[in-house]
Amino acid sequence: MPAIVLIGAQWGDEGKGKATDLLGDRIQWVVRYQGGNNAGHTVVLPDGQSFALHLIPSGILSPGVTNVIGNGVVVDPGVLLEELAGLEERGVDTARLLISSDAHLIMPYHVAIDKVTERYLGKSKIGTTGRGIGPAYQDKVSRVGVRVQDLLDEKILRQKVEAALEFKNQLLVKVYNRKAMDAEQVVDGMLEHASAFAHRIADTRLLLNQALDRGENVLLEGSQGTLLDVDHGTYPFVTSSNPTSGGACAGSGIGPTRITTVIGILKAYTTRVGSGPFPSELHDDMGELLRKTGGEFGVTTGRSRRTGWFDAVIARYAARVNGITDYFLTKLDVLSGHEKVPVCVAYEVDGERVDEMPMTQTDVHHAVPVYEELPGWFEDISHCRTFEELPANARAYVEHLEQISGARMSAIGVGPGREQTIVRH
Ligand code: 2SA
Ligand code: GDP
Ligand code: MG
Repeated sequence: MPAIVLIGAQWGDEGKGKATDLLGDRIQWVVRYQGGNNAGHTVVLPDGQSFALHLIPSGILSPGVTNVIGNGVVVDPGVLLEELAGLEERGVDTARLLISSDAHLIMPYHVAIDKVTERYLGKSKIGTTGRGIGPAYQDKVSRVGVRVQDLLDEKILRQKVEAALEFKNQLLVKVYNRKAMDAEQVVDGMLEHASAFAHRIADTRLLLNQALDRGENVLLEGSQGTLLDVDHGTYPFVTSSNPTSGGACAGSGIGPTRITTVIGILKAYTTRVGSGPFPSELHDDMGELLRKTGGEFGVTTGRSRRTGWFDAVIARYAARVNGITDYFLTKLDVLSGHEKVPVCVAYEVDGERVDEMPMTQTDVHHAVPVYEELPGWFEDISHCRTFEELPANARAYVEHLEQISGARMSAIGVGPGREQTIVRH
């Protein structure tokens, strides 16, 4: 298994951190290829210790794995150092972390602009994490971004920050009525941080390709999810990068012909954090129950996640857009305790049934779920380790989902722990 991509099939928080950790003993490299510290990936080790990772790949908890922050990621240097310190304090060896020289930096003005833009949008806000992600990617695409390699050339760094602030300060002061930022201060802050991680800056695309040439296994770990993809998601209520499997190549410098497997992480129900359409959302006590039982709160911001039933239209869409070869169905244990479990199999849009993701966002906003009710189960399944041990109705639920989701269900999560997993294929 040379290069494997692991992506979120819904709106993120499907359990990608746990899945990456689970594969830790079979891979040598874990790469983050998009996003930044908007991500929150939870890993629970066999001894019960729980880690929340934001910017650093989940492979950092697997000894022997080299972790890469790829060129497609946006890096906030202060957050990077804080996260490293937090891990080191808890005894995690962080020596094996490399950062692409081509990754872009999240500057203090990006964070300020993210927050203030959301405030000004009011009711139409995206519900961002406020980490400066969108403004940093905006600068990257506008070709005025500051890259990790610029930290190695003080003169260039100063030029870039001064040029950027000439414009950003106009925006902050004249449009948003905020204080101007001082270029000198911004540069000094960046250089101070840089001195602590300069030794980690590397030509990661070369190293990754050389590792693949040697037959080593590389896992490309997506953050957020398919429907938050700036191209394939529920635009404009998306993040500013490509979490889908296509983004893995651009964000790491690995060619598509080296990818053999695409694992889609799919929650047994659906959640979303932030604004935007969500056809199978539950606004009642059942939604609250799923939130409570599933512990559905943002790992980065602590926000309540919106909850709803499983949506097979989304699963089929994700299978198609990502070329998913295997699904890992997570959090099946959260669904124990219901007489019936509804599954959204199609939508009704303005009185017409549609089986696939509508072409326009207007139709996605108008989509009303068409449900099929499956018989539920009451047993606690968190101790099950084989498919056969699951109650018959839980097995039937998985098998039904498999038929309507576009890919085989190769693994099933029955709890947050590494070992609380049923491997089928
Ligand atoms: P941003 O900050 O520009 O990326 O926000 C744009 C949208 O992307 C959503 N987004 C996320 N959705 C789910 N999980 C994410 N990570 C954290 C977690 C979220 C948290 O693991 O729980 O703690 O709130 C994540 N990151 C970005 C975001 O909600 C916007 O809808
Ligand atoms: P990620 O962003 O996709 O890595 O997911 P998050 O860490 O944001 O959210 C997933 C949550 O579900 C975390 O608290 C995990 O510990 C937890 N989790 C993962 N898999 C399972 C599972 O199969 N069952 C249960 N009950 N929890 C799980
Ligand atoms: Mg998360």
